[in-house]
Amino acid sequence: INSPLRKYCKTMTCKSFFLFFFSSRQDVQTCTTWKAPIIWQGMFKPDDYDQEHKSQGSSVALTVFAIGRYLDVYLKDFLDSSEQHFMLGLPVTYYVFTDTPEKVPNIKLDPQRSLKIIQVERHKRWQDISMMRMKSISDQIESDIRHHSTHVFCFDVDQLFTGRFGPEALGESVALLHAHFYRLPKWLFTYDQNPKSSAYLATGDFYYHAAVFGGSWRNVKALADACHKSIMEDKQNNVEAIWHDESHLNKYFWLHKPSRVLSPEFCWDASIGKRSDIQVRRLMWAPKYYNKLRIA
Ligand code: 2GW
Ligand code: MN
Repeated sequence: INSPLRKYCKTMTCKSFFLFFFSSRQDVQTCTTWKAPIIWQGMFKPDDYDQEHKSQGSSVALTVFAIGRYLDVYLKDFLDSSEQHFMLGLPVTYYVFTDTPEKVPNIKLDPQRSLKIIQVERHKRWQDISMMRMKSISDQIESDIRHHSTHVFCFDVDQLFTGRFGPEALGESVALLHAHFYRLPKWLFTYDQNPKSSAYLATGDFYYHAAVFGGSWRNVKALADACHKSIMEDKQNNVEAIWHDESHLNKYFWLHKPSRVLSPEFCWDASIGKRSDIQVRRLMWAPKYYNKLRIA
């Protein structure tokens, strides 16, 4: 691609217009109907994003929860792999939320990278452990993150980085296509079907995965506040959304369209098997060990 054309496209209000017509991926959807890019391998030059975000002074807060046995089983491998692949070259601060701060492993971090531990209570029900993350994320953005990082990324801990997960993933508001749903028709999406829940959604754009979401600190704060509010409304009304925080997240992204969408290359489940459109695996689901971890 020659450089005058690139310059021209940069000045357009919608960069994704360029991506839609000139991306090298013809096998997948690379743009949403509201003109947000869907990021696939081959669509971008990694170096361009590294340079752009370095010169903009981007910095990233990564939030992850490791409560109860999830700390012993997943946290060390998650952090070690993140040191190999997540936003290399940018300042990164990990925010590890746990009920047992003394058990957080001592990870050797690269310069420019640091780790903060936030003690949180251990909710009795796992559904609450998962849902109440929204409140903790919001509080931490307000008290700390917004003073130190431009962007926030929130992750499940039961995953492993296996490839570059760089600033091409950064945006104002970022959602991830769920690996199990990206090729399925909408009627199979597992949105909440109960009109009594505030997560109720009759239809949507995509089925997004709550294991990865992000954006500017302002937008992630707004998302976490909105999801927490609707989770609490449901509790008042004695209902719970079918997929907990994930249902509320899908409702939120239906009402507030993400500015950037990550392909399932950014969070792949090996049990799906080989798919020709998945050209790189940047983050992988870790094994579930249901019998050991979900006794409660
Ligand atoms: C969760 C379920 C059952 C038993 C324990 C836990 C649990 C979760 C826990 O004991 N300790 C803990 O720290 N967690 C945190 O919550 C941890 O960060 C974990 O990655 C996250 C979500 O739980 P997880 O990964 O077991 O749920 P998934 O992989 O089935 O997640 C999807 O659906 C969830 C809602 O049901 C969330 O929306 C999640 O973001 C989705 O990926
Ligand atoms: Mn998970």
